[in-house]
Amino acid sequence: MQKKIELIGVQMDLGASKRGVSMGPAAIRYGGVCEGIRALGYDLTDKGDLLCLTSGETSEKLRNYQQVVDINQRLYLSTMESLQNGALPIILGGDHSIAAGSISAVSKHYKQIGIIWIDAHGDWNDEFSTESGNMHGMPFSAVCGWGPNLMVDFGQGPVFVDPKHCVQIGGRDIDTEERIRMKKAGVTVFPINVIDKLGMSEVIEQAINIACRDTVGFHLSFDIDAITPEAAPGTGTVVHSGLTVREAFLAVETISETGKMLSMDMVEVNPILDIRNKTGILASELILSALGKVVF
Ligand code: Z70
Ligand code: MN
Ligand code: MN
Ligand code: MN
Repeated sequence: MQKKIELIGVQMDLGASKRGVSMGPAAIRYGGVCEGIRALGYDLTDKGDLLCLTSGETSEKLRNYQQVVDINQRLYLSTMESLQNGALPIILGGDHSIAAGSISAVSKHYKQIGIIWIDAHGDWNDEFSTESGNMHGMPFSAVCGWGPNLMVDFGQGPVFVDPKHCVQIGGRDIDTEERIRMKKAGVTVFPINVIDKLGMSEVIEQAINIACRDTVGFHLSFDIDAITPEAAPGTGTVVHSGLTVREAFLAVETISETGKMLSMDMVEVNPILDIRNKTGILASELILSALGKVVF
């Protein structure tokens, strides 16, 4: 039988300071992701997009928290339903706050998972360490049980991911307090300078080993701002001198070869800031390579 994939779009940008990543799912679809997934031979169901509440409570340290929590709760339920259908969920963002809902479901379903988080940022703040109050800077911490707890506790009894099964790749803009918290938690970080030294081939192999040791498999959370802005201009927080496109493809192609990817998010694509959808197309192609598209 064909392997099932279920696609879930999330039209959310309230976890970020700039507007527009809510249109990310459309940009990635225009990039050809659905046609590409079917061409790989999968049985694809596109579940359409989740929309966020038009208003909600906010606070200085947790901006738009009511809308962020609400959409994550619904994404949790949708992702869980896909997993129970035997499908591999692919989540299109949206800002990165939505990884709280998707990963909460994957962790609850499989119990022992690893996480590979490819991003210019750590996303390891909580409501006390944050300098911005933006909740897209918090989901990695939240799914590991390091807070904010409201992002991941929907009354389901959260299963937190053990940071020792977690890897950050491509970090180059990590806040001071955030870095201290990541070190304390024991998440493995391969920042951009270490990738320069070891090469992505070595880094992704080590990352996969960490995420697979004593786990069922891993979730891949891919923030497009990991890639250098010349190649991926369509994102809200560009950080200079990032991953090359080839390093990014090498990472996802190697991930695909493991057969251990349980689920994936592709987030922070902002078509308002993009150039002729090049970032949307790149995001679509990276998803396809993570699902086994080969060059030759
Ligand atoms: C910062 C914060 C962030 C993306 C910015 C930045 C977080 N550490 N993530 N852009 N994608 O606000 O917490
Ligand atoms: Mn991120
Ligand atoms: Mn980022
Ligand atoms: Mn363990």
